[in-house]
Amino acid sequence: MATLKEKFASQIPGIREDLKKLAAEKADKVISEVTVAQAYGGMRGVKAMICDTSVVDPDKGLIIRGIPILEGLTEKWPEEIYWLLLVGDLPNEDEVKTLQKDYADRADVPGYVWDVLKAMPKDSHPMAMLDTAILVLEYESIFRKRYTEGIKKTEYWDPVYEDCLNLLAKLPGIAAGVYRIRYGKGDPIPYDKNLDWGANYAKMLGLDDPSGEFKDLMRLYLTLHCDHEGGNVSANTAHTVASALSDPYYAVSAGLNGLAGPLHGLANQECLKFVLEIKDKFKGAPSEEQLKQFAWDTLNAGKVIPGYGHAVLRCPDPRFIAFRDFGLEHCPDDPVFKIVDMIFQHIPGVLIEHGKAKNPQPNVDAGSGSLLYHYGLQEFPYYTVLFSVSRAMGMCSQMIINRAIGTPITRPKSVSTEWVKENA
Ligand code: CMX
Repeated sequence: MATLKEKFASQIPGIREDLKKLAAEKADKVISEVTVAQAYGGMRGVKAMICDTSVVDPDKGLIIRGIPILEGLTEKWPEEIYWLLLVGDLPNEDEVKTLQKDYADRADVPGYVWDVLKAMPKDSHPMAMLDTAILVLEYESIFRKRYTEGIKKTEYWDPVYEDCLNLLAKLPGIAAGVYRIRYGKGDPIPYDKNLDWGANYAKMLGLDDPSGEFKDLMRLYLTLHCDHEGGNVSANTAHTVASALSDPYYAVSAGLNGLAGPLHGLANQECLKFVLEIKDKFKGAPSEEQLKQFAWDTLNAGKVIPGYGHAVLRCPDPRFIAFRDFGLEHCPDDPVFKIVDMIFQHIPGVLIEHGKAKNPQPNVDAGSGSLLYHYGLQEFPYYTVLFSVSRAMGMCSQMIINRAIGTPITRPKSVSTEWVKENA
């Protein structure tokens, strides 16, 4: 039975051959044009990079290696999803076990990481702590050492694979440690070598989980946030940084710094804040009219409705649907979850009437916080850290593939406003 690394290694010659042929046949074909509005507008819709791990269809949402997320993938564990992202098919039971063992063997977090985290200001943002911890761990980079010694370009992917797996194995422990240190919950809890990656994260956070449902939620959470094609802020940033041959620790930390923004991953923290504000203001669930008025007040104050809208999606995000299904099954009467559901029923209509957002529907961040809150994870500035642990899988798999196919340094051409005035 082949390990994930052996399986990926065996695919490389075929992928390289394919790309050589593609370049010979189609190198000059045009796949996108860029308007002035797009150049000023965050390059929205410009097709100018390749990502083979997943695509985001505006009307169907996340599709991982050809499989829409709601077609069976929500029952998979995150390890299985990492396998799928990297090599394009799902592992069998033995293959998953090998990967889980590989994670367990690499999971111990060096003490110097905890020393640095403990030295940070007590009220640091959890995302600043996570990204710092990853940078501190850069000390371990095998890619940097091998590159310094001298390594052939065709072999770059190998130490990048090792760095990625080492980082992914340690990330739940680091992320859980951030939670425990930041919120005074006690010392970090070590990785349990008999448990899977997602259940480990749940256990290392140290919350009571008598029903085991929180562990299931964590597995789902880590599966749902794993990847969202290549152009979103965090993936694109990690990709660009890695294209300079900065090692995976630098690249993932950089990508996650982007995820920390309120228009990207931080929206999940903003979302729960928004829901709790509603709950406090109306002393529980508001009426439909009160909720709509609250949404209008938010929009009229020039603020966004967090968790709604998307740069690519034009439908309710299937990842939101998966979280909603989990909530409907496990905690339909939770007061916070109920407000999330009310928002889903009524706020798209308000956004349509408002007329600005191209997509008035919920994105992944709209509902996840209410479920975490239900199971006792109530420190919402922490939520983007959970997102990060998952999203690192997408960044890492994209990075390994890019080093294997020799993707060059990213360097698009910018033009000046003067140039646009004279030439467009
Ligand atoms: N509430 C209010 N206004 C919104 C809105 C929302 N939820 N979503 C979009 N708009 C506004 C935009 O701010 C923009 O206004 P201006 O013309 O005044 O600049 C206008 O509608 C058009 O925006 P768009 O083309 O529909 O959306 P963008 O591609 O520019 O931005 C996103 C996408 C996600 C940043 C935006 O929808 C937003 O700010 N949503 C709220 C924050 C959020 O939930 N982010 C999480 C996204 C998922 C993730 O990455 O984690």
